[in-house]
Amino acid sequence: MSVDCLFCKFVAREIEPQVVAESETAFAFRDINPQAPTHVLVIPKRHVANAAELAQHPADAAGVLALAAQVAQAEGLNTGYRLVTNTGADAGQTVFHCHVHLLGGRGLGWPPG
Ligand code: DGP
Repeated sequence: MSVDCLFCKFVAREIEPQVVAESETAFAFRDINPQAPTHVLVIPKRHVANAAELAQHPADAAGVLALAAQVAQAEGLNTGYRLVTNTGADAGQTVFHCHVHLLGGRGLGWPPG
């Protein structure tokens, strides 16, 4: 845990987000500024800054993807959904605890902005 990290505070339930699902290694909650009917953030419970750091912990990376798939199924996203991980300032990363955006419930354009 990183003491100054908002998402670590969510995992520790020091601040209570709108929790969607949880596993041993991963945690899912609704984005505060949803960009689609379903917009859930799936994060590793371990504090890592981004996807590159998460790759150094394969069990946690697998846990994030597994929880994302579980949430997508529970949300009824049977016709498709998108997983996005912004990494670094140029990609628009604003919270430096690795998170995967799970977006669905509408048609999603490509390429993204
Ligand atoms: P990114 O730009 O990829 O780093 O995405 C950060 C996301 O985190 C953004 O979509 C909004 C979300 N977010 C920021 N602060 C909060 C918060 O306090 N609660 C929740 N639920 N989401 C937040």
